[in-house]
Amino acid sequence: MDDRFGSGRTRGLVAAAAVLAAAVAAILVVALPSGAAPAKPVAQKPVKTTLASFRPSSGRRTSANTVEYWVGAVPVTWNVVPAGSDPMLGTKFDPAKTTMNTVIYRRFTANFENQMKPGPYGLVGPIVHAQVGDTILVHFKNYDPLQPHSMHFHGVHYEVASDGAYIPGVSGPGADVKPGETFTYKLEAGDDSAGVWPYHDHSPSMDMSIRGGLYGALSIRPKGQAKPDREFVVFFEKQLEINTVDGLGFINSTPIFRAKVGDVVQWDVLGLGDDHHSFHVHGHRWSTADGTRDVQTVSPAESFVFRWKEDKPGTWLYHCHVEEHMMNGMIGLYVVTR
Ligand SMILES: [Cu+2]
Repeated sequence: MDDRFGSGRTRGLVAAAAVLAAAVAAILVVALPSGAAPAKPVAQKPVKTTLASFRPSSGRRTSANTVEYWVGAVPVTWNVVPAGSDPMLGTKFDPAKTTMNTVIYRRFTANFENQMKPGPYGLVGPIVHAQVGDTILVHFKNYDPLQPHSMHFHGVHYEVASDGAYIPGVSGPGADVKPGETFTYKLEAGDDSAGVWPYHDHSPSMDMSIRGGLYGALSIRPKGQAKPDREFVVFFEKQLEINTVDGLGFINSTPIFRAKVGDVVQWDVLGLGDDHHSFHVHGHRWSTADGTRDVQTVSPAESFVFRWKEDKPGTWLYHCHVEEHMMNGMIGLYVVTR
């Protein structure tokens, strides 16, 4: 029986033994030896966020206009509610029922020498940063010993060989990267690519793997725009029947975003799955082409980005305003200090 990717029908099938193994695996560092596929799933470490956690990272700039990333599809054991409870309603969760074996994108150093420490965005893959005018090379390696995977990018320009979307009898190797194999996607950030965009598996296993968290984001700055002081990634999906932010559900498990007064703060908001969401942050507003907002909707594979200069200290909520989603996990904290 397939107990991977946390589909609804396999919920709760992960035995307590697997959780124990995950706890042991969590003690191990994330570094993987060169070229070796991680045979056993590795559990996520609890993420302790700090102000510095939310500084935007960079790719490796190998020429004036070329940025390179190395990204692997890596098997992990993932607990959707690592804090074990919903503090708003007092509900307690059995880790055996909130843990799944799955595959997620993780960033590696050049030539896949070592797996890098992930950003504070749960199971979301590495944020691919670039600016308009850049060529982006994403070197992908499939460490999943069981199934093919790929990367399909929204928002950027590419030839069909870099589409990453499987079409039976038509598409090439980049759409069906077999266990242990690699493929390089070549992307161009045009003037119309500025913004935030999702990427995700589009191989023959995409139906299960996207539900399991095999997705990430591109963050592309317009030419001449400075990086923000803080960048937050909110990715709405559903895992193990829990409405998640970055693959995590409920306050104290979802990311605690942090900023200080005076920071230029950027929010990257994305959705995948089957539902429509309405993103809301308390105590703040932002500008869009339609005027000022404090709620904005995001449908599957849609995304938006906005910035503000922070001026409101306090502990604030961010959440999906679909009530059922919010009460089923899609909520977290935003902490602003002086
Ligand atoms: Cu929602």
